[in-house]
Amino acid sequence: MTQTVVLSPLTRIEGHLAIHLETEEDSSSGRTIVKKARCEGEMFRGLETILQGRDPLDAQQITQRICGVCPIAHGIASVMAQEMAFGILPTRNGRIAQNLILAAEYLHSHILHFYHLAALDFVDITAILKYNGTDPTLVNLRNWVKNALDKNLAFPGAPFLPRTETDQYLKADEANWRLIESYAKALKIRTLAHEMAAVFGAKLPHSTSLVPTGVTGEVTIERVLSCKSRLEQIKTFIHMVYLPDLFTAASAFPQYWDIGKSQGNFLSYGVFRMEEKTGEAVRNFLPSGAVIGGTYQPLDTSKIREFVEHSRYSSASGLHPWQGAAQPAPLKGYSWIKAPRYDGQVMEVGPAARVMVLCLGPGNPEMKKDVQDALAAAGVSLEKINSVLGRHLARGLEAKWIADQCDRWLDELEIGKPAAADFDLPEQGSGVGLTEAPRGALGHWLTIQNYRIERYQCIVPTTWNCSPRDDRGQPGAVEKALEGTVIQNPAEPIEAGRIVRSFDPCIACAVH
Ligand code: NFE
Repeated sequence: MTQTVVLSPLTRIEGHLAIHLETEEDSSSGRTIVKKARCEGEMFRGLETILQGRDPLDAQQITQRICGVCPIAHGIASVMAQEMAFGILPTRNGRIAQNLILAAEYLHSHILHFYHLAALDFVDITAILKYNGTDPTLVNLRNWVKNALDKNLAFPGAPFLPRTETDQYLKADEANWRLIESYAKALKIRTLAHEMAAVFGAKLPHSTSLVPTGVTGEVTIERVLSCKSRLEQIKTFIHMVYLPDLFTAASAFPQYWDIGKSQGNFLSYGVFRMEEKTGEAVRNFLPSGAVIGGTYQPLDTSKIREFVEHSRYSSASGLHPWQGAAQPAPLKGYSWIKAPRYDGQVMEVGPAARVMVLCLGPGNPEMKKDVQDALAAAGVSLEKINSVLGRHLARGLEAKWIADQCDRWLDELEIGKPAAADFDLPEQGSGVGLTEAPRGALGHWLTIQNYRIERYQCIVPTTWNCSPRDDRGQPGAVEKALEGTVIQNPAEPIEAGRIVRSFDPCIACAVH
């Protein structure tokens, strides 16, 4: 028997995403199996069109509005594109300050994802109803959950629902309770991460300080210490709480090392500039590259194309972002997300992709060893990074590396030296900004004519991961990861929720 299972709207992600699953009952085992999945981005935004005709210096402000979760990544991609178009380079202090702001955004985003978006797929949050202590955050949490359950606030209003009784949550009471306490602590740590980002970013979520060549604020000893004190608390949380919680969840649900496999091709543009350069060849803290069929190759952005056969756009299909367009066609296709491909291949982007590129390419040996040790502790091999648990593990390891690296960047800042430089706007020019947002490879392509933006194209992480089928019919990475999944109860398809959330989708970004 075939059946269509729909998750719409999928909760505990950003934006409007519908997941359609075509399932079939296996005649011998009686199990329900996903045969085909469709990922539908359900909204249109048009930020690229809004940018046309504007002052190029508006771009880092406007593109930050693509998202409230990863605005800094958009701001930095934009100033990098401008640096190339203007023929200028970042200052040393400016580059490091930008790294620190983006790093704080990563720490905020990864902790948000693990605890407040994904963990409730594994933790039985109703255990909070028995709480009779006085911690104000836990008391609030208890009241929210009670309210959600009393009113059955499945949507909107409650991140705690829908719940399912089909699949087991964490069985060990003690471990379950520890994760609930961590859920509450993580709220405070996210505040600290945003405060840390605001030290050089001026304000969050949309920073006003990002400019080509660096940041507008001065580098003072007070600012450095202000970052350090917050970083110290965030680091302690990552080492003592986040990583142990991750391993608790992984050891309770080991089957998720084998669930949620994408096509197995990975792409990273590289992130956190380690030298005062811009463009494709810059040396980054987390390296760039592509892994196709298990083999690393250097990044070559001329291989990128965006396809729209199944997307709601009437613009030509298969364009490189230098020629890209986004003419809306609401009655066409099944998603507002385009289908970017690299050398014709479907690529997964994000923490798992960065870890695969790092391990199979020119990664730092100590980081490679961290990955090996973590996988050995779980008793699995590198290929298992391509799974639900692999994505969670990659995020956790990356949070640790980035937090530790922030200390070194803070020590490298030169107190009193400029964090930006003067520059002139050219009458015409073009530039690309390539970076990695927390959710993956992010590129902004900019052309300028008569001192104004002529064309602006973004290809964004969730555009890669949640893409619909392309012109050749190849499913996107999330669509592929859902195929073959066994659903215990089609009325409560928690397995599909766990798979999609492991990619941490952001649909506001994907459609931009
Ligand atoms: Ni709106 Fe984003 C990140 C970017 S994802 S969260 O990370 O760019 O498409």
